[in-house]
Amino acid sequence: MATINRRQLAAGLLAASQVPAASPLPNLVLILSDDHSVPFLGAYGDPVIQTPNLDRFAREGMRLDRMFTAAPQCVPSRTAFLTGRSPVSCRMGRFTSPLPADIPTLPELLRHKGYFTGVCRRWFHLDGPANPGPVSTKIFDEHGVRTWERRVDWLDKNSRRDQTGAKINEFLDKRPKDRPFFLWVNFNDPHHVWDRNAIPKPHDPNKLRVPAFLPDLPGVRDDLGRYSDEVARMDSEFQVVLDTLEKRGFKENTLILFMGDNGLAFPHGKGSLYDPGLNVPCLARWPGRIKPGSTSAALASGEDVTPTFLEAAGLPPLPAMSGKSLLPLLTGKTARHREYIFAARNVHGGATFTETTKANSFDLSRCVRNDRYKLIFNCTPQMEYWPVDSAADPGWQDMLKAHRAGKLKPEHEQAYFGKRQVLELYDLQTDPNEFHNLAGKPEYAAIQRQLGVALQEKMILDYDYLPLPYNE
Ligand SMILES: [Ca+2]
Repeated sequence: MATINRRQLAAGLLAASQVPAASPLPNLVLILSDDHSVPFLGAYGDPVIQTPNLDRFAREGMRLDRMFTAAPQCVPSRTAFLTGRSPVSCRMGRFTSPLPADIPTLPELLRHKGYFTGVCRRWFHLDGPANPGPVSTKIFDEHGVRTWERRVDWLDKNSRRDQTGAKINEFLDKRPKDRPFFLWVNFNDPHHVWDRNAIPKPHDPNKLRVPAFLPDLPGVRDDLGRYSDEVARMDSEFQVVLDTLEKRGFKENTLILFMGDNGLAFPHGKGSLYDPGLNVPCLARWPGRIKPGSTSAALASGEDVTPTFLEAAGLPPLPAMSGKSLLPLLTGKTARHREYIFAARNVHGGATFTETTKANSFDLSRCVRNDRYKLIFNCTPQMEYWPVDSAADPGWQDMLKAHRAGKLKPEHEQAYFGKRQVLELYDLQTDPNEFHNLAGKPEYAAIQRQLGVALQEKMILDYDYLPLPYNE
């Protein structure tokens, strides 16, 4: 018979005291695809893309059609997921500094209930750049500003795609058997660079549906094809995660949330506050708690992720959190969730600022959206538009050629090469591609003011450093 020493006994008693025996706490899993917009999944109505595993998962839980990330970029959006707050209120304006040590995150809060916590890949999104330069490294080390080693029990810094199952097993092996777990799994797909032949049978670019916010050009189709291939590859990796968890018995008492971290890296997408930059797939499964095959069109925010997992673990949100638990919506107790979503665009990536910096690297804007209308407030409209990540690819290069040849449709010409305005107001019902700016039109003055006031409140409560759109 195995003997245990005093320390092991104490640790066991401590863990047991943190977990109520009557109703076992659910295991919690957050899985993120990288740069993934609605509708690029079969479950969201994409007729061509091959995502059988996520489509099946959607049928086993709830599909949220209007989940909007709090930022159109990885670092600030993930900040909101893990803190329940906006990236502005968390002081996460750049990719080049880690999440401040004084801001608590979901895994640390779950530890109060005895959760064993881990991050699989892409931890660097909230811990400064993956490979900081020597000066930053020295500053980080001297001041102890990189915190993720302390925030979680298990940290996989950057394993390869083919190691996903092994890494999750490693995490589960380390977990004390009497503790529930929280695991955050981060895929690299479909983040740019989009590999050619990422899957055995690549999508035929000629058969894809080109969204109306993009011009139908050969380069755009080529990019969309490789993007779709990476979504399909991610779909297979998603199934590896499910299979690994389910083989170890973690299906029934396990809440799994799958989401994109921000929109696709195409014009109007990643880096912009238009819907394709913010509206991501969001699927939730919790057997016995979330009705299989359910859907919701309620507005939801990336800020809501942490309060949702906290409520599932029996914990209240912190007072500083602006997010709101999705559990009443997910479990069918309510059909409405929130009146507005907000999002913020700040600095992108690690570039410094020079005379040739464009909007892909530096752009400061905010938005507020309700069910029907969106107000965007651009503080740097003079920055030349340039797509994030994919500017050298065939799509943008074809768009540049068409622009120079005067062959773009007027709406694409205006959207990507026109003069940018400080205020943009869109009616998403009549203009889902956000082409026709209604700001300043007298017949829309009431809704413009209503959204402006909502944004003013958000910016004041978040201690936003930008000027207010209105100062009433
Ligand atoms: Ca991303």
